[in-house]
Amino acid sequence: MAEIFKDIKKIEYAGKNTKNPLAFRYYDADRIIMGKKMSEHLPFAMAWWHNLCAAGTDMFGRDTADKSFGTEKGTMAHAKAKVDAGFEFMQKLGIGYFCFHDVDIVPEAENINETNRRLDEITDYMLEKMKDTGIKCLWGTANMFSNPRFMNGAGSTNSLDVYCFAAAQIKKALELTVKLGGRGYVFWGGREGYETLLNTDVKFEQENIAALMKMAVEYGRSIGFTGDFYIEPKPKEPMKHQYDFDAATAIGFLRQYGLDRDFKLNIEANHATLAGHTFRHELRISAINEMLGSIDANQGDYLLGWDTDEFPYDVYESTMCMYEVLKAGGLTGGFNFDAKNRRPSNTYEDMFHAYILGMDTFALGLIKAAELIEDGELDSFVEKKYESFKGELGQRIRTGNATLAELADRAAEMGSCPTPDSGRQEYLEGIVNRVMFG
Ligand code: XUL
Ligand code: CO
Repeated sequence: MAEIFKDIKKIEYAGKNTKNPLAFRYYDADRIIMGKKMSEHLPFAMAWWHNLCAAGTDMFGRDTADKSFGTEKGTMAHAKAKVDAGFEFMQKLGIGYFCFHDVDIVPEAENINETNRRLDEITDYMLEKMKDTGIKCLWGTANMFSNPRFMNGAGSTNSLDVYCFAAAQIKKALELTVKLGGRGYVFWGGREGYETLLNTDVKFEQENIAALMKMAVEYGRSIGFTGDFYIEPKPKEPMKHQYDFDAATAIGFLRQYGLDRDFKLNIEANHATLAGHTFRHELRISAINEMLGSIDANQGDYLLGWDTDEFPYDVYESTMCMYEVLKAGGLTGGFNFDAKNRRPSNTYEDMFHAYILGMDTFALGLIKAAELIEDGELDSFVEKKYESFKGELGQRIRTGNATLAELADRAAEMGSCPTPDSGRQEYLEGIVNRVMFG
């Protein structure tokens, strides 16, 4: 098999002062941070769809990059060339995992039985490569948003026939995820939402989505899938209203339908900001509900109101992300770069620059987050902030053993309420800058 990225050698760690653009400045896989190797803190994954499929087409223009990998697109030869390119790419970067949708890995046929046959063939080939390289599958999923049959939704469709096709795709994608030893299985509700209430029965649709997820859990467990199912929240795009708006909404949905034992969340940075939250907020809400599973590592653009899926370069954000992840004790999933090169960055070399940038941004974020935790000032401030609840009455409130009347009596005794202590936000922001920039 011919080498595809011929001009690019294995990317090595060369230290922060290197001017070599094809080397890591911060990602040093074996470096120990808080008792664990960087590579264990940061199980990075390549997103099949952006890296091997997307070639720059947008609403206004066609492909700018050549991702044919020397074959004809839309053929099984092309599907295999993508496997070759993907594994060479991951090996050269030292990336341990990949994520895929069913239709990323083969061209979808008119007939689902033929698509499934192609999926069997390609995953046999992927398995060989996985054995040779030690690269693993982070998660699999079914694309239930691109095909026109899903225009009214997949789990939320009005059509029983379409619902069966969604079920068939999930069944197959679960089988493939198990075959490839995937750690997780993702539901991103791309078309699960609505444009107008004039034609939508929201309750009916949400119940049907939950029923489909329940069947997926039952089937997955029956074929030996022991990993986590994930919902990946996103508030809008492609739909105006998407049901999995944000972490809190998805958690409520999972609890309402009894799916919370099998599901966690896959939090994507750009989806968080589209929902009007920080990335960090979504991670914290997931973590405190014990549902922080995996991360789609990318970043949005604060000036644009859509999902730009940029490679992350904002170290402040990656530091805050890693702070949450370290505090939560790590992820059961990993860090999937659900990110694409900008349209004019259209060479093979740009694909490597993008991943080096993303991996270094998270490595530096990890280093700085660990320094923030070791520094301890933020933690001790927060600890002290709630100290008034440490006394006898506070403890009774915390354990559900106080009454409204006795609290009101205490307020009446005091008469007027003392002003609480300062929140000291600017002081704390200064601490973050001190730790980050020294
Ligand atoms: C879309 C998105 C998806 C999911 C998987 O915004 O993030 O690629 O990650 O379906
Ligand atoms: Co995503």
